[in-house]
This record gives sequence, C-alpha cells and structure tokens, in this order.
Amino acid sequence: MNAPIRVAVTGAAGNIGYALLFRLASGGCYGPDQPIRLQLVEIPPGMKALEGVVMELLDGAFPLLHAIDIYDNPTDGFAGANQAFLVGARPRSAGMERADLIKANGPIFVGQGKALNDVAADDIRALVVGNPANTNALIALANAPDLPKDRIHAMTRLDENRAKAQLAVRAGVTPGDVTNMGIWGNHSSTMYPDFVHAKINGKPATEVITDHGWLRGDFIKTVATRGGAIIAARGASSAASAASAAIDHMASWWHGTAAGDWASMSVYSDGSHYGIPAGIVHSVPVTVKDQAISVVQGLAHDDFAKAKLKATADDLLSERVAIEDLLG
Ligand code: NAX
Repeated sequence: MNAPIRVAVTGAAGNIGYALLFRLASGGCYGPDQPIRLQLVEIPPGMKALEGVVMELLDGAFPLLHAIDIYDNPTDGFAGANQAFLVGARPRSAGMERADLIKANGPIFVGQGKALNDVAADDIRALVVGNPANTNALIALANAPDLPKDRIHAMTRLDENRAKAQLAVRAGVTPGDVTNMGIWGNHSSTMYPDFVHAKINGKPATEVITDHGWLRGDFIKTVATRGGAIIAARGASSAASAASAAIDHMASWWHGTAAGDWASMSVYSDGSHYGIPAGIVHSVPVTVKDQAISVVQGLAHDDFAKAKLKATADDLLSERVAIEDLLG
C-alpha cells in the first residue's frame, strides 16, 4: 500500500461532485493500492450540503479513504494537494449567454490558480471541469506562474467518451473497441472529434464506417450538442458522465496511456504544434508516460479538419479576449 495522496475537489457538494467523490473513494481513479485524503472545497452557502456528503462518504466505509476535510476557500483547501479537480463554478442559467458565464466564472479561477501556486504540493496536477473549462484553465495557469504550464488541464474527455460511444453504436461494437479518438479545440460546440484518426478494433474508423457523410455531419453534431440534449431529456446537465470522464482524465495522467492509444486533454499551447495559436488551452491527443504529457505528432489534417481546427481555435481566442484582464 502506498502513502496516501491529497486530492482536492472544488464544488464538492454539487452534482458532479456527488458522482465523483464516491468513485475517488472506491479507488476508481488511482487504483486499489493508493489511499487518498480528500480535501473538499465549497463556497460558504454550500458547506451545509457538503457536511451531508461527508456523512455519506463516511458511511461508505471505504478502506482507501483515509481522511476527509472540508474548506470554504481554496487557500486552505489546496494546502499540500497532489491532485485537484476544479469542478466548482456557476452553471449557465436560462437566458445566460456564454460570454456572461465567462465573466461570472473567470474570477473564481484567479483565486484558485493563486492557491494552487502558493499552497499545493510540488507535484500538483489539476483538472478544470467548471465551464468554460478551457478558458478557466488558462486563467488559473496565468495566476500560477511558478507551476510548469502542463500542470493545469481542462477536461475534454467527456467529448472523447461521447464520440467513442457514438462510433461504437454505429459500428455495432463496444466502446472499448474504439481507440485513438482525439478531440481538438474547445470544450464547446466548436470542438472537433477527429474521426479520421480514430480506430475501431485497430482499423481506421473511416474503413469500418463507410458513410462518411454521417461522420462529417450527424456524428460531429451529436457529440457537439450532447450536453444540451441531456439537459433537454433529464432536466439537468450531465453529471455522472462528467464525473466519470474526470476520473478517466486523471487516471490517464496518473497511470499513463496504453501503448498505441492516446487520450484527449486540453493543454496549454506554446504554438509549436499543428498551427494551434500560442497562449490558449486547447484540446489535443496526447500520450502520457510517468505523468509527463506529449502531444501526438505527425497527424495529417485534410481541409475539412483544418477548417474545424481554425474555428475552434478562433472560439478560444475570442474567449481569451473576454477575460484578458484576468491573465495578469
Ligand atoms: P452544480 O451547480 O450542481 O455544482 C457546482 C458546485 O460548485 C455548487 O455546489 C457550488 O456551490 C460550487 N461552487 C461554485 N463556486 C464555487 C467556488 N468558487 N469554489 C468552490 N465551489 C464552488 O454544477 P455541476 O453540475 O456539478 O457542474 C459543475 C461545473 O461543471 C459547471 O461549471 C458545468 O458547466 C461544468 N461541466 C463541465 C463539463 C466538461 O465536460 N468540462 C461537462 C459537465 C458540466 O456541464
């Protein structure tokens, strides 16, 4: 058994938090030999509900869960954290434009970036889930100048999982048969699920699914609009699937990616890959070894893919303009 690691989770009393914490406690992310200490962070109005969540976590009697502490601010909550899930943010309410959401949530990630910089453990690795996730991660990074730029990611794994599921259903296989499913760009409707390089049982997805009109059309549209479809059906936004994707992202970062496969992670762009502009947090396919991230090299993009990549990078650049004042 390893020594326990400290795992911070913000928005711990929210919907995603409720699904995420029990997976973490049962060993679903770090494995059966890795105990954890949870450091749960909420805003003051969320603390009472959080106390109830803590009671339930205790009642799970999880052998790997060595301690649970709760905090109403990130400066205390991130102290010594090795891993952080930044889930807490204000959700988009009816009639709220994406630009309003960016302005409402941006300042949260100034404070959280500073706290990660100042009080987290040296090996801190953090995943931003709260939307707009990519731009929030950029704000956190800009406010954590002592951290290497690859230590704060945004989550596009839910988009990857959605894309894998759609390909699996269409091809009549199981999701585990679909590999190399890269998501490019922003966690928004502009993201590009790269079916050209995806594989189904080791074969190009474009050979297994010969209806390329579907791949370019309804496949991309279904993945891009899945969040809204779930809200329309469930009356609430994706929670358990988002929590599961967050576990997948951090598990890939912790354990590494499988040989020959990759994972989609939104990482800081230094401008050196695929013409992606520098200074945005952009999803790319990556491999992970010993917790170090490498962008997959040498993937060719046709004109259709190039146009998609440009649109999603432009989306991220316009989000950056809206929060430029928070980048220090
Ligand atoms: P909920 O509203 O259920 O929970 C959010 C929780 O965060 C609340 O308990 C709230 O009190 C807390 N919170 C707010 N500000 C905080 C702060 N500054 N510090 C700590 N806690 C804070 O939302 P939920 O459904 O859990 O969604 C959380 C976030 O995930 C939202 O921003 C949502 O848009 C985003 N999502 C991101 C996804 C992705 O793929 N990147 C997909 C799912 C989800 O839409």
